[in-house]
Amino acid sequence: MSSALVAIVMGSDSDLPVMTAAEEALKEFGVSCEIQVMSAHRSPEVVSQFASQASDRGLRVIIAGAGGAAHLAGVIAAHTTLPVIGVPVESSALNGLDALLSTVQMPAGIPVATVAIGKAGAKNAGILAVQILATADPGLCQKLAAFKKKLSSDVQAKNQKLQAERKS
Ligand code: RP5
Repeated sequence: MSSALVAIVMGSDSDLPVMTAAEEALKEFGVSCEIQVMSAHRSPEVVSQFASQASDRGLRVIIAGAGGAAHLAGVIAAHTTLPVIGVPVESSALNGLDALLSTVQMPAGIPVATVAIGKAGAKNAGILAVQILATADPGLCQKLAAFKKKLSSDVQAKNQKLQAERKS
């Protein structure tokens, strides 16, 4: 059994600077995670074994980030009933548009919850994983409510500052 509830996997260690945003988001909510590098193209057997065993190991959500012809999230989703969140990484000449389309355009029956390209997407993947876990965890639910409240008060503070600057 893994003690982690969420797995963050990525196609290459070159994806790490983007995918750490997912880990930071999970840490903010005190959710344990594991991080692994595996590739749908370069180490397909490892991916298939990981995905097939993920649920039995105690994982509850999988976040998968990859760039280029990004098939990692989709292949993992094919091998598990766990929710899979896909993060398109902007690692190629096409700045992540290729990864976005490869990740999001799944055939009916095998969903991948695809977030935005890059760091914002990785952060949202972490938050979305927390939201999925929070459906069965009132403590996490409360933390999410406080998080959203802070988002709103931060924006209001920025607006107040702007209005004050424009007056002076
Ligand atoms: C993808 O190819 C990886 O997810 C990465 O974004 C991209 C480039 O990988 P490296 O050549 O840097 O290992 O599979």
